Amino acid sequence: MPHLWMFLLQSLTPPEHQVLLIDGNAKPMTEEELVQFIRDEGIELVGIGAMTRMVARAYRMADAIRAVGVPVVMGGPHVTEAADEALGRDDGQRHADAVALGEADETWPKIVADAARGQLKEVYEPVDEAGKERKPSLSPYPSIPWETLDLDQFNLVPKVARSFLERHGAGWGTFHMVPIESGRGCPYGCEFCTVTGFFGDSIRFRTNESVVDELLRLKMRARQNLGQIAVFFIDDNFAINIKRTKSLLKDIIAAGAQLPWTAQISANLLRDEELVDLISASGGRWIFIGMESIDPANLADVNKNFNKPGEYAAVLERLSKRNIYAITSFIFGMDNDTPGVADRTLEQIASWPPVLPVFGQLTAFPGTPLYARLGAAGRMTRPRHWMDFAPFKMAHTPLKMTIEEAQMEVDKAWRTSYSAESNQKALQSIADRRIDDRLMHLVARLFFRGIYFPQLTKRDWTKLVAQNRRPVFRLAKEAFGLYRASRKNSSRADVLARPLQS
Ligand code: B12
Ligand code: SF4
Repeated sequence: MPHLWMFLLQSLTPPEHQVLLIDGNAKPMTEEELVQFIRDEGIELVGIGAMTRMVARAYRMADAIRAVGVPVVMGGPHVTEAADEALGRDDGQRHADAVALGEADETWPKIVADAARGQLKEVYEPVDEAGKERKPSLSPYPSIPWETLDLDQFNLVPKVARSFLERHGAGWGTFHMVPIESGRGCPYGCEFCTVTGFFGDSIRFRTNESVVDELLRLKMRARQNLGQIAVFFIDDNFAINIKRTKSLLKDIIAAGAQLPWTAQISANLLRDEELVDLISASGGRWIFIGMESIDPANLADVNKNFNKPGEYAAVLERLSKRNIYAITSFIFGMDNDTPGVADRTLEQIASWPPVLPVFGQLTAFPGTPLYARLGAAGRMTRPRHWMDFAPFKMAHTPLKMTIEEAQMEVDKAWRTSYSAESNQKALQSIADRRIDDRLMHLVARLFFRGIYFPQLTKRDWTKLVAQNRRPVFRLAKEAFGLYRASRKNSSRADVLARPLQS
């Protein structure tokens, strides 16, 4: 899925400038390729955004671009907390000519204007005339021209399958997952999270009309392109104000603006039956729930004791009854975790309706209360872990297990959750559901596995399909049978209609 910030800043750029977007995940380039692209296109200013985990790579790209004399501006959650690092003020190498701190909706047009005049400043801060921090309002909100944007690099349909699906797949030649925000901010302040510090605990919303309009334009694009579009509401906690969420969902339904959507909602807010009914009626298909741990002591440690492990099963049942499934996210290596945490968590998961679980290890991001606590306690083993990025490896010592043990627990949880056997069990448990729901579930499981197990080549995919051949063939056979039956029915209807037409 592409990142929203680049589409947003593109639409906030003064119209006399042209903006080209490259997503390093969707369209990876080497330093040389990127520099060549910049030269070929005559690009005069490069903006780079990165999360902490990608920032070392972003710095390498920035270094190569600056080396050929093109200025670089960096923004996003990492450089906001580590601006000195990006600017080389911490005795390290300088990577950026300028940094945009915090939300850049209002500073970006100024940055572009300064760059055009050759007067780029080093630091851009969202402050008012009195120098006080100012959070941009989301009302009004810019109109992102999704209907005309080139989204080719983000088509999730694998290249090998595109031409076949264009001919036979009834609108499956393209599939785009589009990020939309309906609001910003979360007041909960979980210890490991950057959101409360970055967006502040002031919650801001777009108007319902502006969100509905964006959905309607996306729906039109999907229809015109004979493709599929799903939406990810990237709000940190989509139902943080339940009354407002219900009113938005009602407006989406009333306008017929439903598209399949995903959003992040904390479990405590999913107790409300009416909310879950509206989620279902407005197109909600997958809800991302930060469960983090099944141990209340861990949750209390990270200031997330509004999560109640005792109610996870009921929440998931409530969703599943309406054909809505959950992506459940877990963190291992928390202070009360001991070896065996994977088995204990997997046992709970096995008792729930099928979910897509994701597992990571507790990671202290700069600027979070967790980073400050672990630093003060002298527990960080790699205080600048992002410069020495090691996926799924902790950068501090957990209290009741070792870093290696935490890594093994994460590995076990991924391996077990996405084994061919688990995939088959998950599909069996929803055998009474419609074929498209089961297909969606299987495809999602095959893709989600890729978060942990690298699966980028055709060979990886062939192996994966071979391992999961039973459910794949069974569902393919069933789908093909239905497809043939529907073709037969429609040609019979054709024959019946002919005498009437003549
Ligand atoms: C949607 C989302 C996801 C989605 C999709 C990611 C995607 N492709 O968009 C999913 C669920 C997949 C995801 C996964 C992860 N995410 Co995430 N995610 C988000 C979320 C909720 C929204 C991002 C967003 O679009 N925000 C709205 C836009 C408008 O805000 P923004 O990106 O910050 O951009 C503004 C400014 O920062 C600035 N800006 C940003 N970039 C740039 C660049 C320039 C040049 C300029 C001038 C300005 C600028 O301008 C923008 C407008 O004001 C954020 C939290 C949040 N609210 O931001 C977390 C967040 C970005 N994710 C986070 C994390 C940790 C992760 C994971 C590592 C979690 C995990 N353990 O697996 C993975 C990593 C996945 C990966 N490898 O990419 C952290 C990052 C913290 C950090 N310091 O890096 C965040 C901040 C949440 C948190 N809990 O702290 N994520
Ligand atoms: S509820 Fe989610 S977004 Fe809000 S502070 Fe906690 S982890 Fe961050």
